[in-house]
Amino acid sequence: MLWLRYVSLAGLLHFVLAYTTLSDDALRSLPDAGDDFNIDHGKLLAPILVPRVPGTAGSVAVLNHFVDFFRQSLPDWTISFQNSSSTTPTSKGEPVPFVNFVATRDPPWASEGSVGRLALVAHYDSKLEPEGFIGATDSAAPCAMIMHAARSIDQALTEKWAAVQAEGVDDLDEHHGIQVLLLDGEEAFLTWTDEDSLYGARALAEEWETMHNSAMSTYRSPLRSIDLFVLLDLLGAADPTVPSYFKTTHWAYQHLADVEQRLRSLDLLRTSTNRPFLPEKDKKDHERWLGGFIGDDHVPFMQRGVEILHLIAYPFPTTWHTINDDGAHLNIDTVADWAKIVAAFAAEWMDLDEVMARDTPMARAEPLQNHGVELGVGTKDEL
Ligand code: 1BN
Ligand code: ZN
Repeated sequence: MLWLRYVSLAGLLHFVLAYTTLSDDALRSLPDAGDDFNIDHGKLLAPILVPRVPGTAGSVAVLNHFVDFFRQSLPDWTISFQNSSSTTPTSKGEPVPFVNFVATRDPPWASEGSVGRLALVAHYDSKLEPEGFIGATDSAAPCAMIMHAARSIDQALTEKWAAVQAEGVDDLDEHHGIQVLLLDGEEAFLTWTDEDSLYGARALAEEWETMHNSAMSTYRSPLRSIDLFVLLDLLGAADPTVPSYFKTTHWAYQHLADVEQRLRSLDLLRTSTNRPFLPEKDKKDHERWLGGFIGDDHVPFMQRGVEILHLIAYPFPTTWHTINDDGAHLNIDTVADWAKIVAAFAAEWMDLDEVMARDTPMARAEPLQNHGVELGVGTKDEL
């Protein structure tokens, strides 16, 4: 179904972008992560479940894991790093390095500043204390969810953009890029303050605000190119609730909640629950909106006018900032379901329905061949 999305620009300009929901067939085509979220040997998650305090060997190993994954599995994404350094309350006057990982995929014809992007964001650093802290929900699992979501839509992006190029590119405004931001230094080293937290996010937002695209570009800077900043945090524990935090992006929350509901009704999620992960689809203006109360990596971007969809469980997981926030306390089915919900949302955002519906097992199926056995007339679901 085609929706019209109204985007408010500084409260002055209103323009309309198409938003196409995924058909049932497209939802069915989304891959399950299989064993990739296994906490001991899962290809995506296991390498992140280590202490990864900024400036330590663990942090470098996890960064290399991201690089290896994108180079091997998603070679059409452009990888870059944004480096900064800062002293911290525990660094005894020595600078600590912070490295943000950025992977971007724009339409092949797009020049810098000509497309807006969906940003999928999580932090990959872990807290200095308690010693040995893993931060499985905070935010190893969210990083792995985003990796899976990117992988889930990659082929469809290739097919869609090839088809668009074959037909001749029409209106550039109709097309979007996508970006994965895995940020460093979210956690405080001592106590959460404006100075002791969000080291990576603050450095990135500041740099991207001042880095200007060419004069004629539609989007003035990499910061302005972010149409929506979707921040995943504290996800992966069983039975989560994520409220809608911001009125200005409630429409996006509603699409995400819709996707969850539809995946559940098609029996495409692993968890079954009476209460959805995203229960506030029908939230009213006069209800309590918590946006602004939870400090997190979105803040330096929000302060610069970027629209935020904050996907942070509230209440926080009971293991929050304790040594028990480890692999064993994750609910892997919940991790897999979040990954699929985010993948579906990203697929809708990137307008991938047509190519994905074409790629379902049903649509791909060769005509049935009779190998000497009588074939009955199967229903679609039996094939
Ligand atoms: C989220 C995960 N945060 C830290 N790890 C941000 C936060 C800090 C939220 C303090 C509430 C209080
Ligand atoms: Zn934390």
